[in-house]
Amino acid sequence: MKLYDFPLAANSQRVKIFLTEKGLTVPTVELNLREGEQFKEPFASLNPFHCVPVLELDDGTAIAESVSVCRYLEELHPEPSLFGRDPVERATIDMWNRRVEIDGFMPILHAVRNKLPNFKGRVIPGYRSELPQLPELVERGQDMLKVVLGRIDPQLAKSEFIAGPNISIADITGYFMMNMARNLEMDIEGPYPNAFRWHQTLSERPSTQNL
Ligand SMILES: N[C@@H](CCC(=O)N[C@@H](CS)C(=O)NCC(=O)O)C(=O)O
Repeated sequence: MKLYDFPLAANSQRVKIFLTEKGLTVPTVELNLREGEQFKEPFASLNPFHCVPVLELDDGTAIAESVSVCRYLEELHPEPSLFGRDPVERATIDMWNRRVEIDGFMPILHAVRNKLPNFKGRVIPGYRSELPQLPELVERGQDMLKVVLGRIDPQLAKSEFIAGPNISIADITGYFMMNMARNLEMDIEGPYPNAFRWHQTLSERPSTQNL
């Protein structure tokens, strides 16, 4: 198998953290997204969504979603588990991962893409267009993040990690949600002290160093 990635891309880094937490290595092919290599063949046919990461299996199957790549690798190497060991753990981790990703990470990612100058012309991942950056989406993304942080802060007061006592895929997703909030200079520490502590804990793990 072969992992296509770009080391500076958040979704590539999600897989990289997962691999480090599992103690795994996978042969990697680096694509330079800034040079538009995601639009060039043969990668463009491998993933018509023109995004990384992609795990290409030896039979040519392309797994082109970061969480799906992680889930596949977990099936091959169940320990240490980052998706849960039994039906309840698996459902709980999946629930938190979806809440963090859908309610928090996606809105704040679109806020970042609609604000930072380097995303001009690139507001949709893997798609080049003249669609303008919209300040309303920046504001709405930040408002949505505040709602989700208000909801997860009490959970993080009770639990070191979002889905229980051990790190899971939901924390890896959450780490990037919190990084995006930091990119937009949002105040997290005052209103959401437990979420802030969670981000600090994740930032200090060996797997998030040298990304
Ligand atoms: N839902 C996908 C998102 C992948 C994604 O957005 N990748 C970005 C890098 S973080 C990308 O490849 N962007 C290429 C571009 O914008 O041209 C996943 O989780 O893997």
